[in-house]
Amino acid sequence: MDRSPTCDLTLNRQIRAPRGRVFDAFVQVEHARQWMCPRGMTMPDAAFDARVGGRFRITMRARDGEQFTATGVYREILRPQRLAYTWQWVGEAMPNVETLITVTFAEREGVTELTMTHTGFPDAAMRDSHAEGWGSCFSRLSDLADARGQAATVALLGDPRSNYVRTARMGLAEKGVRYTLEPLAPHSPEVRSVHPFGRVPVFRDGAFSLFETSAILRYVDEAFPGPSLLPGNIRDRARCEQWVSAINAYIDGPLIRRYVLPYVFPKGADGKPDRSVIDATVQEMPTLFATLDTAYGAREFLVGNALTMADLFLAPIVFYIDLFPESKAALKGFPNVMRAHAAMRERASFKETMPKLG
Ligand SMILES: N[C@@H](CCC(=O)N[C@@H](CS)C(=O)NCC(=O)O)C(=O)O
Repeated sequence: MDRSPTCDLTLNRQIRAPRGRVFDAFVQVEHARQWMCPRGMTMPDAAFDARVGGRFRITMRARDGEQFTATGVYREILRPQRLAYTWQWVGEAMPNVETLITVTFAEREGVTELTMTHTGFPDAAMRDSHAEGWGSCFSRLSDLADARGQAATVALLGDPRSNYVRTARMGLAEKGVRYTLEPLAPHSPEVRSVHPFGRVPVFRDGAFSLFETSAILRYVDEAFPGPSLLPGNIRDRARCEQWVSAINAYIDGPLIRRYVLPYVFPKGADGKPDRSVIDATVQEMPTLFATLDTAYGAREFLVGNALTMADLFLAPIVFYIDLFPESKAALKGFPNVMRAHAAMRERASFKETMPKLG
């Protein structure tokens, strides 16, 4: 991104599609409606008169209902290599400021290199917010034009045996988002380039990246259509956050870090699992499982009567503790946890993220 003091913006994006298709997505209203607003927004109104001197007008709607309208005039239409049009927000954002967008489309071996120059921003903050917005739009444009769909832009990085990677994958599956899994180890350079602590998973959506599973799932939930991973009711939403936080703070540590991992990566004498760590954690299990059993009661979900993020955090943990001797035996005394986990195991998102264990 160009950050020159003139407050202009230049963005580049490679899209694996012929440039004619990418060009048409800019000027044909039925295509533009599907991508010309950032993820999480919809376009309830759009009118395009795509000829030199003709106008366009689009209205974008955010999830909270707030609407934003932009309008402009086509200055140059040279299919499939070049397009220029003015861009002006109607209403509050940048009042009376007409900016100019120029887009060039170059194609090499089936890949379009799109270069957008958006000039005339009154200040750097406006330019930077448009850079983020256009970046998100271009991810949607790629979803539309590239035969791989969302999997061309959305990527999850991390070893699929990690319970946190599986939580994120299950969330993506529940939302119906296609993505590319890059099975990278924690602390690998690609992971470190996003996650300052080197943990997995790490998430990318085009130029936008995130770390921490709960942040990733929140973004995925709001950016993509599909069933919500958070309850609609404010009390249940808070309960869901409460369980996500509790699972991260009090359940993952003992059950995965201090019980499963000492079996999987033995660090005791003679390369055997360290029994002192395992045995100490086994003592904690009845209290932990009783807490979860009470939380479930007669329901199949930790919160309310539908799947939430909280269930996605717990299911991969329970999957592991059901594999090891002491925890498997201890779990038998907690029928609500067993019943809820049996229901989770039936979900497509659970089945299609089953880790391959050695
Ligand atoms: N709070 C992080 C936890 C992620 C995490 O601990 N991932 C493990 C794999 S399950 C990891 O990267 N471990 C490497 C390490 O601890 O150095 C999240 O929610 O994403």
